[in-house]
Amino acid sequence: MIKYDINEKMDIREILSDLESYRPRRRGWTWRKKVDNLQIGEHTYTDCSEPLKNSIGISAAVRYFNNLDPQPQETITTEIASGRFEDDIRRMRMAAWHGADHIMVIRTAGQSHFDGLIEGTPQGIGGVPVSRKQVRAHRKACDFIEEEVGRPINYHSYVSGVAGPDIAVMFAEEGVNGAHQDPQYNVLYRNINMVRSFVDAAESKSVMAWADMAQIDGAHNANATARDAWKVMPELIVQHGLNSIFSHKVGMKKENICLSTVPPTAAPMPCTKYDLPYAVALREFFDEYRMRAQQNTKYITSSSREATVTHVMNMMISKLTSADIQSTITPDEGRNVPWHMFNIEACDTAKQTLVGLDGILDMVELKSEGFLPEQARELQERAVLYLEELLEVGGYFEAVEKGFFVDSGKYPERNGDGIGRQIDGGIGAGTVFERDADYFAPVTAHYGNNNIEQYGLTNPADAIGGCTLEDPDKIVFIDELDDMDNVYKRLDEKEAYRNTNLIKPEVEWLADGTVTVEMVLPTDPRTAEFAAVEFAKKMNLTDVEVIHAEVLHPIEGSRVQVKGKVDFHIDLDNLVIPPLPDVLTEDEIRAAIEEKSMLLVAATVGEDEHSVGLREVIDIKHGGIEKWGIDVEYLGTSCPVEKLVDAAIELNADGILASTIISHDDIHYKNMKRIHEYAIEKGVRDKLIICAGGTQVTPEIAVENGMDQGFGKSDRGQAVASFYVKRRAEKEA
Ligand code: Z97
Repeated sequence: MIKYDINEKMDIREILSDLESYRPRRRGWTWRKKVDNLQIGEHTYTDCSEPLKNSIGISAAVRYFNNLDPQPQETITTEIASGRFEDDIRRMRMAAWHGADHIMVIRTAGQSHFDGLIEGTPQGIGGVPVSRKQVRAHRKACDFIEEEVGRPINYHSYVSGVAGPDIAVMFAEEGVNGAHQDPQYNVLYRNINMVRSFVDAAESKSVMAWADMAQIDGAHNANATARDAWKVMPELIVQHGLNSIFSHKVGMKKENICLSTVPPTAAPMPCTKYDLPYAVALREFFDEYRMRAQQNTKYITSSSREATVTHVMNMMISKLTSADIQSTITPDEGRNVPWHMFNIEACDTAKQTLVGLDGILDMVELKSEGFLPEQARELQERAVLYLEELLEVGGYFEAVEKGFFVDSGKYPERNGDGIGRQIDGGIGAGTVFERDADYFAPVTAHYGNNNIEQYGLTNPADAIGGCTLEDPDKIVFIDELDDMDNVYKRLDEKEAYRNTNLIKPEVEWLADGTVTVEMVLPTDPRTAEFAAVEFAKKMNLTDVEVIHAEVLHPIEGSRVQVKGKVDFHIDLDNLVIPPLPDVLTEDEIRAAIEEKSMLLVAATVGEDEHSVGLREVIDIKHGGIEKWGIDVEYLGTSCPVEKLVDAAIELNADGILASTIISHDDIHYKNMKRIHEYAIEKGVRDKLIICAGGTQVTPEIAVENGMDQGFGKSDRGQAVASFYVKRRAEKEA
């Protein structure tokens, strides 16, 4: 195990060193451990699991609740798809801190068409080329990450394509914990021969069962592909059924077989009317299996707001129907930014929603009569009829040939536009051979006839003293095959930014220089897109692309998000960071005011009717300065500067607290300057402690304009009270 230091960045070179002798420390999937009536602080959680050792809660937790971070009982997935596995390691660590314990590594485009294993660590497109070295490095990194957060990480990728069984064996050897495996995926979406796909699937599933891996099926792909996603619901049930029972018959435990469920619709449809009965129908049919709930991806756009709402709506269904694994898809694909902080946001969205809905099933019950059960029943009937017809036409292969699947009609309606594949067609057709009666292979978990009786063995691998599954020393570890396209080259290229004081922004890879910029332009969306690109270029961004555009009004305005690259870095050695404000504790403030009272005169100055910000800082209700006994004479809004200073003189106040929200033409700073100058004119500047605050106030600029201190939008009453108490003590010293 590599050294673990919470305060250090992960050292990729250390992870890569001596990979040859790395062995996975466990195999198989791990579920979260639910805690009954988990008590954290004052709260009792009904559906939560063991808290983490190290984690980052949602923003509100960090701000208001001392990082209170309850972990839902559902496994939370994050998808990693940068194309550079060394960068993915850093993302895995961040995601785990935000609550992900299922890390799915997306494979590079086209890997399902490779007819064998990829070796080394080439760079991928839209995902990483999954290889033994890459998997081993990731699993080793996960060992470190799980120590750090204090919860096992389930590492996951895909067993598909013509090299499926080879991948499954490699995954079993390397301690991969979960994988997608569904022969229907190969057939329908990769045009791999169906006979070959099912034979390969039997082999792959046997190996996955040996390694106790969790399996996710591929039914969600029909939902994402179908012309009208809600119409394939009966078919989705059939696809789940076929893969689930097939997997079980091959030897997988039912509790390791996870249905990849998707609420098929999204708003603006009345989606719950479709999605909830569908989820109920599935749960009833497949109650011995597990549910991996993916959010709807068919109707996702590059709007993160919309994706988040869809995700939350979908999680309501997950919660009401007790999903076991919750996926977190982001709009990144639509945005053409393959990894983004949106992955982390989506983990937070999942955690926040699932925890927010804690205990809901103790409070509400799904109806057992009426619309919901009737719709669920109807879907089940359609699925059963579908299956019966499939048998009538001669079975699954014939049904695929006849284009049963991904047809845009809602079964039994058919529109004749399904994905048809030929039984003897597709990639790898004619590559399946029947084994001879005395066929023998000295390997474990090999599906089908393996004539071990002829050698008097119980485990075929005993013939060679164990195969690679029992004896990992037999694994041939191939390091790199390509001198130019490998991790060491990439690490060398980025060395200037790895553990140095130079930093560049990133979206996809370390120091890729990518930033996103958001703008509102007062024109129609198409014009706005082209104009936004020009603005970004004039900001000296290169490789500019629009990643999201939204119409605010057909002609009044459009919102555009672009990405582009900066070609410079910042040297942290030259960065001037002001010291963290040294804020007194509540008790210290209270004690100081009890010892000697304090009076402040406060108002929103200028022609400014905003009152909320200042009231928040004053009022006890929101932790304002009254809380510690400070007296405040509040003069209201639009208060002339002179009136404020005169009142302070008249009341013999200790200080002035001015709020100034409007910032057009720097009026907020101009007002501060006038208060300062007027106080000088009146001869009270030295006596009074004068501060100003507002959402647009930068403390340094406030001080430049004569204030003792400025308070910005993140400053609360405590910081303000603390400042006045300390400044008074300084003045009196
Ligand atoms: C999910 N967002 O979470 P290749 N097998 C199955 C699949 O669904 C997939 C592959 C293999 C999705 C994951 C899409 N799913 C992404 C059943 C891919 C991928 O890349 O074609 O080699 O395999 O389920």
